[in-house]
Amino acid sequence: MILAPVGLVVILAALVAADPAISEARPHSNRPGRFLSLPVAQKCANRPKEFQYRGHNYFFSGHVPAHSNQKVDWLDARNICREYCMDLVSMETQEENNLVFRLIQQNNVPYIWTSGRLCDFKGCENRRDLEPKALNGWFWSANREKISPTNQTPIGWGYNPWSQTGHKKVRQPDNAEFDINGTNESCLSVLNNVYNDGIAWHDVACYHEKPFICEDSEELLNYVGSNNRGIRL
Ligand SMILES: [Ca+2]
Repeated sequence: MILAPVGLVVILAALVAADPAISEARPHSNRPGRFLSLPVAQKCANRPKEFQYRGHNYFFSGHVPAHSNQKVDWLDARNICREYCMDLVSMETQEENNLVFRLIQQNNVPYIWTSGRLCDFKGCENRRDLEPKALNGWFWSANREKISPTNQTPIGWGYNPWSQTGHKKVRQPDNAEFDINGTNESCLSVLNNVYNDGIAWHDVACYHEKPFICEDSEELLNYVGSNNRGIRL
């Protein structure tokens, strides 16, 4: 299911900028006027390609010299990817999720950002299909595809990727940080055994700084391809 019409970067930028979980007064993200970045043609043509799956290229920030020591909040991570005509990784299938989990396991990565996002910002009101939010309100922001209800094993999968535990010792998503400092946990991170729970999905407040995995964005590649004749992407 698609949450919004494809193609209009500007509309998405407005949605993200209006998001209180990103722009509210947290230590590292109290920067006003943050928007989604547009792709940079030269960076798209020369983007890092660590591995390929079903026609999409991917890279882990820790394996790219320009980003190897970088830990950034969720929106900064998206924007770094987007300049390369990529976006944060979206795991729509178990096979793709297994690729991400394996990369994390084999490289001992503590955690990464994905493009998963809770639809709790302006534009998500009056959507009964997204209620209750904790179960039905999650989607992949890279392509606006809905994420399966969080309390169910996704169709075609052999396991539920959300962790069965976390800070409050209850299954994820648990919005645990809200009880601590009033910040919603609106972004989807894969954590590596942080709660002695193996590699699993967690809802995390978006201002946390983490390494990230980028995945090709067909939308951004098409956009740059159609505006730069002869470019090789
Ligand atoms: Ca959580």
